[in-house]
Amino acid sequence: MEHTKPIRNAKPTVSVKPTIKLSELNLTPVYIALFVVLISIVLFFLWKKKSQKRTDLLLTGLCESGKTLLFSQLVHNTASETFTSIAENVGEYVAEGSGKSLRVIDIPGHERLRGRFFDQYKNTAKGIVFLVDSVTVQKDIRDVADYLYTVLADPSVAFVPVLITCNKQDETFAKGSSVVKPLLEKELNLVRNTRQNQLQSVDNSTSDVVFLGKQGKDFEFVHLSQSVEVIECSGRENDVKSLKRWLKSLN
Ligand SMILES: Nc1nc2c(ncn2[C@@H]2O[C@H](COP(=O)(O)OP(=O)(O)OP(=O)(O)O)[C@@H](O)[C@H]2O)c(=O)[nH]1
Ligand SMILES: [Mg+2]
Repeated sequence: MEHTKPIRNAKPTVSVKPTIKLSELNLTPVYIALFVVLISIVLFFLWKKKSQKRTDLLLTGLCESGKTLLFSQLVHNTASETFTSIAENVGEYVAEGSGKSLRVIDIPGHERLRGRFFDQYKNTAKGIVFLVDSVTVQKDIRDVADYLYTVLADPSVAFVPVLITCNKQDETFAKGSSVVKPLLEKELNLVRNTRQNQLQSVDNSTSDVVFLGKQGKDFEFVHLSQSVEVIECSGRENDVKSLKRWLKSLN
């Protein structure tokens, strides 16, 4: 019977791992990844810095809607006599309780002035109060909706909360928010159609048009990128509870 003898002198096999010199490595993907991470960090900090600068509350709307009187109530706690504004008013609103403050900008309502002042402050806007005269809103609905559309369609404020404030509720014939809201939505639908048609007839392309809401659906505030609320108030009577509640949610 044959026995297999153990091989005593057999040398252990050494596996030699292939070594790669550092200089032979292709590090380009690593450099690209590092570059992308670095750029993302820089962009993140730039974006944060920019968004932190949003400290203003803009009061806007048509002439005579009550912006300056409301400004006076928020900033000075008094209902002073007002005149048509030709320049902006700037003041500070300090929230009761929290002590947090907002810079308030009262933008003149005159149609030749409001665009310029709105452009000046839109990039620092943290919130927009769009005032509506609840007594004359039905008569002026086209002008109100036209300006509101311009504000809502501005890309600089696409994510800035908007509070539509049905002012002058102390007046007997003032329309409530439950009437004003559907009235505005209906009219904004018409404004949207008109603007689309105007642009189509000009150059046959609608690429630059900001389409507010959902394609194929009637205009509704809930379809917008920014939050839109509709409330009632009276600047004259300093009945601004809902407004102050909304301001608290901004801070
Ligand atoms: N009844 C009533 N009148 C108000 C109220 N708020 C403002 N008014 C009056 O409406 C008129 C216009 O008010 P303003 O505050 O000057 O209006 P505005 O929006 O600043 O107008 P512009 O500066 O022209 O854009 C004034 O006669 C105010 O007294 C309110 O809550 N109730
Ligand atoms: Mg004014």
